[in-house]
Amino acid sequence: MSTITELSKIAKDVRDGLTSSPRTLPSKYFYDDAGDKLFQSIMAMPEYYLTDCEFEIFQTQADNILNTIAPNKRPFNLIELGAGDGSKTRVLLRHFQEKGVDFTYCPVDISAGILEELKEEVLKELPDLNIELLAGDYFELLNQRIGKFEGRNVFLFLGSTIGNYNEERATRFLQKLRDGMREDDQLLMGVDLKKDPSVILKAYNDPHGITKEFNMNLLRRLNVEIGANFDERYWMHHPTYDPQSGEARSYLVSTKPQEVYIEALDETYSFEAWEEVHTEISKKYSLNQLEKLAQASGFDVAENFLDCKHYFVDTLWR
Ligand code: AVI
Repeated sequence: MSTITELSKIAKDVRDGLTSSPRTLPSKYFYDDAGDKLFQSIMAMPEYYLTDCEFEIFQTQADNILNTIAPNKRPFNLIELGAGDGSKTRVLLRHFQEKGVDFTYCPVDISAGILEELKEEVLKELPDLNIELLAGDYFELLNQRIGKFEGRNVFLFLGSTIGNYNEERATRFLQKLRDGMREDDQLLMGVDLKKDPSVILKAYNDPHGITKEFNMNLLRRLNVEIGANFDERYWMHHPTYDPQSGEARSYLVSTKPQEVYIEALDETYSFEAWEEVHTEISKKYSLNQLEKLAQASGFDVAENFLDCKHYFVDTLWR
């Protein structure tokens, strides 16, 4: 159940999105309990190649990654931003432990509950792991804690979550992260690369309809949490991919003229037939574009770890 503050934040964000032109709804609201489960199912679909690619990189190149982030096995803190269930990271944790590296795993997530579950799962497999949970907003935590961490920090930002920002926001985010990092800290970031557009589109327009459910779940959440009366029967999931911008975009399209009342705002919004509401961007980069993004945000690319199909990169920045 949402608190009053969260409720009014959602309501305010929804009002901002629906009164802007073109209309949007923020993708961060995909992730309630049902949305988290749907995202887990998305990650398990064969069409959503991103997960398998990043697994492959970690499974086949954990040693190269370790030698690059910790030459001579220097101790470090492994700080994972938005850790989720940490399943991919576990491949690295297992390898680093096997190699006898001295490190502390610090998963950061807004949800303390998710972090506790993650800790329990990880410790079942790796009982000797040093783990320190950091519940809260990335940047607030960085500001409060960064000086207090002893030793070097290696930040992980996996799964191409950076792609959920447009380039301008991604640059601002990375600049802010850079500002919070110390000289010899590093960032290992998972990024989905440009590739055959049909492969990308299928990942966001899967034949099982799971991504559709994920997008529609946003409307269900707004119905429950801010008393909206979106009728799912008259909305369709419409994903696109534009190879020029590298943006996969998801829309909800109104299939008829309709009105939606939102109780928390006491406002009614009219939608025309075939009017679109933009819900999500998942940007894909080329390696050259990533190099430019690194420079624009104050980093240098130290190394790129790619899967065998060159679909995905875990890029190490200093
Ligand atoms: C979390 N994020 C990186 C996913 C993506 O690929 O943009 C979210 C997602 N949306 C639809 N499918 C997956």
